[in-house]
Amino acid sequence: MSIIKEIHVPDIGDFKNVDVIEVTVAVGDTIDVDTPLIMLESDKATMEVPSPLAGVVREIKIKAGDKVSQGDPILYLDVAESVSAPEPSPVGETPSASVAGEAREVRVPDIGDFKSVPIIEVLVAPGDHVDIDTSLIVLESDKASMEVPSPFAGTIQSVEVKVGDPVSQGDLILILRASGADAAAKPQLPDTLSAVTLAPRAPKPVGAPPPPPIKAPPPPPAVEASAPSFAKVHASPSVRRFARELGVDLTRLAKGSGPKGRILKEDVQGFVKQIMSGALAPTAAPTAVGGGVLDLLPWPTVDFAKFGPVEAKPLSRIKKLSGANLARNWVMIPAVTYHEDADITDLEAFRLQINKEGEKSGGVKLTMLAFMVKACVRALQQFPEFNTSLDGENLVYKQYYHIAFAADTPNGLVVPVVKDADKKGVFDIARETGELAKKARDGKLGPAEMQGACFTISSVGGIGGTYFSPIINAPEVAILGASKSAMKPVWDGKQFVPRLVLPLSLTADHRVIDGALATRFNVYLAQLLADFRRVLL
Ligand code: CAO
Repeated sequence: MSIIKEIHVPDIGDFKNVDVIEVTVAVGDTIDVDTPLIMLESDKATMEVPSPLAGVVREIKIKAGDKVSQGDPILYLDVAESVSAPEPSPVGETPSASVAGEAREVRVPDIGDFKSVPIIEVLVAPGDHVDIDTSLIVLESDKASMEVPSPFAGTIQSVEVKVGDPVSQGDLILILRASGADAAAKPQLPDTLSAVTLAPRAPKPVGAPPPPPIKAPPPPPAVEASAPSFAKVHASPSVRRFARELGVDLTRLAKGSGPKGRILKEDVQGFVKQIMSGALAPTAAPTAVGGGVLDLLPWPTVDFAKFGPVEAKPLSRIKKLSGANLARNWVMIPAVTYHEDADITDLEAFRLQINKEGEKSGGVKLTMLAFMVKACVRALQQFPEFNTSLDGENLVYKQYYHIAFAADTPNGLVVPVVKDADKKGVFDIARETGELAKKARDGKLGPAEMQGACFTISSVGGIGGTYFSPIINAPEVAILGASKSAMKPVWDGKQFVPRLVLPLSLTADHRVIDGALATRFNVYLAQLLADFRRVLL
C-alpha cells in the first residue's frame, strides 16, 4: 500500500527566502532516496536538496524562481510504505565576539552530518586580509559544495589545510590575527557554528536506513592538481563537478547563460565545443610551468581562402563525438604500441576451405575478424590485466568478455560490441559482426550495441596497411590493430618459406600493462592465430 508524503525544504541553516533555481524532477517521475529534487542558490552557495524518501512524484508545489525557507513544501510523493516524520535538523548557534589583534584559530564549523569532506579550493594565503564572511575554503561532498566564510576580519597568519584534505567539524583551517575595526563593527561567529553557508541536510526518516556515507571522491587526476580556483565562479555544484571532470577552467567562461549569469552545463559544453573546433585555445595564457596542465599554443587560425579556393563542411555528429573521445584518450593515456607478426597461413587455408564448403549450403561466411575476436577472448582469459578498467585507485577486473570492433561508416568511425564472445562460436561471431557492421553503415546501431566493451579490435586488413598505432577506447586498457596479411619469406631454421603473415599492433595503457606483459599477450595471440587449436586448450 502506498501513502502520500509531503516533502519539505530541510534545515538550510540560517538562510531564508532562498531562490529556487531549478526543479530537477517532474510529476510522474519515480525517484530514489537522495535523488536531487530542487536546486537552491543564495549569495554564498548553491545546493541540491535530495529526496529523503523513494517514491513517485504526484504534485510539485514550487517552480524555478520561487523563494523558499526551511519547512516550505516542495512536492507530494507517493511512497510505497509508511515512514515516520523526518527528524528535525540542528539549528545555528549564536555568534560571539573576538578581541582585536588576537591570533584566532578558525575551525570547520558545523557542516551537518558530513564528515571527512574534501577541500576542493583554498581561497586565501598567509598575509591576505579577509573580512567577516570572506570565503576561506570550499568543501565538496557528493551532494553539495560549501564555502566556509571567515568568522573574523583580519590578516591570515597561516593556512593549516590544503586542497584534497578531508575535513570534519572542528578541524583547524587557519590562524588569523583579528583586526580591531572589523571586530568591533560586526559580531563574529564562533569556531563552531552552523550555516556558514548552505550545508544541506536531508531530513532523515526515522526507521528508514541511514543515508549512505559521503564517499571521499577519488584523488583528482594530475591535470586537476593545478586547476584554477572556481571560487568566484557562479555555478551549481553539479556544474562545477562536470567542469572538473572535463578539466574545464570555469573562470575562463565569462558569464553563464543562466539566471544572474549563472554558468549552466550547456555553457560548459559550448566552451568545450569551441576548444575542440579550435576557436578557443585549450588553456588560458601559457603560464603553467612544471607540468600539471597542458601548456599548448592556441590552435592556428588560418584564412585558407587566401591560398586557394576552399569549402567548409560541418563535421558529422559521429566525427564530433568520436573526436572528443579520441582526443581525451590520446592525451590522458600513457599508451605504447607493440607490434607482432602472426603466421596465419594455416588459419587462412582453413577459413577458405570452410567458406568453400559453406558456399554450397549458403552458410555464413567466416571472416578473419571473427577468428581474431575468438582468439582475443582466449588471450584476455590468459592475461586478465587486459580485461580491466581503471576506476580511481582501483583496477576493475571484468569477468565477462565483450569485444568491440571498429567499423568504418560513411559518417565516421563507430564501435559496435559483440557481447559475451566467450560463449559464442566463430560462426556466430562472424554472423553477428556482419550484422553489426551493416547496421553501423546504415546508421542504425542503438546505444546498447556500442556499450560495455572490454577490448577493441580495429581491423583495417580489408583495406591495406602494414602496422599502425590504434588509440585505446577508454576506459578499456588495450586495443588490437590488425593490418593486411601478406605472403612473406619466413626463415624456418633451414630455409625461407612463403608464409601468410598478419601484422598485429597492440596499444596498451602503460599505467596497467607494462611492456613485458604486452609483448607476452602479443606473442600468445600470434600463437593462437598460427595454430587455432590452441584456443581450445
Ligand atoms: N588481411 C588481408 N585481407 C583481409 C584482412 C586482413 N587482415 N581482413 C579482411 N580482409 C579481406 C577479407 O577477407 C575480405 O576479402 P574477400 O572479400 O575476398 O573475402 C576483404 O578484405 C574485405 O573485408 P572487410 O573489411 O569487409 O570485412 P572484415 O570482416 O574483415 O571487417 C569491418 C569488417 C567492419 C572491421 C571492416 O569493414 C571495417 O570497417 N574496417 C575498418 C575499421 C577501421 O576503420 N579501423 C580504424 C579505426 S581507427 O581510425
